[in-house]
Amino acid sequence: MNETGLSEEEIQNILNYAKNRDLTYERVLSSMCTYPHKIAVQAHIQFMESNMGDFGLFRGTYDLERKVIRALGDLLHYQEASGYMTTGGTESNIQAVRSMRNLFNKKSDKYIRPNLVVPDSAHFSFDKISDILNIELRKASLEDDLKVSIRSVNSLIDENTMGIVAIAGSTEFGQVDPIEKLSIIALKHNIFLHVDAAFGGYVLPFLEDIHEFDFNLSGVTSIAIDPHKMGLSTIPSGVLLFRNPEQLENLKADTPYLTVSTQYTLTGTRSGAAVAATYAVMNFLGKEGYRKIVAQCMDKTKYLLKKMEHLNVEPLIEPVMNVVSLDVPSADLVREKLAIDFNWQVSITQNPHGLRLVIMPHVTFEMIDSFVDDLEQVLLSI
Ligand code: 0PR
Repeated sequence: MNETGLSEEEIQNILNYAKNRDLTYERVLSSMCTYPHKIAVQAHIQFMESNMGDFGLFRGTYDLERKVIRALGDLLHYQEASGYMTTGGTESNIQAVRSMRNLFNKKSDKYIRPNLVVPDSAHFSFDKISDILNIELRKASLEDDLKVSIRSVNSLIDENTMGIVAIAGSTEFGQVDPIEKLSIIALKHNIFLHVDAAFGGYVLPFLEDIHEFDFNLSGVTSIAIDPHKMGLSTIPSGVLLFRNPEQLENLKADTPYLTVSTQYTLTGTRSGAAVAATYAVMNFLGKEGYRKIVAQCMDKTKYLLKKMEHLNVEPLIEPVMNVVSLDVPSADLVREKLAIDFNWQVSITQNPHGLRLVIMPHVTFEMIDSFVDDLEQVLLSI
């Protein structure tokens, strides 16, 4: 740190330089985040200093958080769901599994290392969770359509299984697991079923096709849903919802010197700005607004696929949502060439190997046209 401070102008110049080196979303087809909605940005700025870690000081923001939890509970078919705003899918997943583990351990006097059955397609946050919480991760194989295999899940469950994870919108393919069937399995074994809808939670309820994935299914015990992805809120905005208040209750920590005596959250200090932003954008758009945004993303997804037909490029699976995986030869090389020669950011899928695009709200028809032209050139050159 410098002994004396720089001038405002000097700081601004440094910031401008850094900002110019950041990519803008105009060339990004790989991200599950997008420009936050204007009303979310305004609310974020207005509530910048609000700390939900000591929410007794910020009663108004806390009320907004309760309203967000209730509205998302309602959207996911259980208005009474308990929960809180996290920093995103990773924290929501950690806390959901931590709650399972604590309740599982309470059942027995002696220590048993529990296991959790997750689809092979689960986000890498579950590998972190296995490490942090010392639980065994059992990865269930996938069917050809990249949904988890029910047979594989069944074969992995034993007396030390505390729960199952289902994905509603997988990171790589946007696929939705057969959650109705997983719900029945969870009920049969009396184990938890956590649904990772970090991405799909703001997509599936607004699609024309109906997908059962939420608290409507009686075996579903918790859900992760991220406003900072398709919810158009600011980063860091995640939400974790529990069906049973006991699941939240056993995450309780005493906080004797704060304005409130207990905390259920993983982090201490927590962004009230993200709470206000999420409240603002949800109430501004309403279900109608999100339905429109999702419909536009799906129209663009279909448009992209149609254009791919002309290039003889097929999707690896028929997209369920606005995540597209493409069967191209030498996907790594194609990705690299798209970045170096044309400044496009795309990602790849591992298994099966392919190119991955996420058609977020910032992706326009013009972007798709220009991307497809560039992809054609790359494919011809390899
Ligand atoms: N669950 C699912 C299904 C996810 O797709 C993700 C993140 C998470 C959990 C974790 O969420 P947080 O990152 O909010 O903790 N999925 C994207 C990914 O890892 C996140 C992302 C977003 C990556 C923007 C890149 C990017 O530019 O691919």
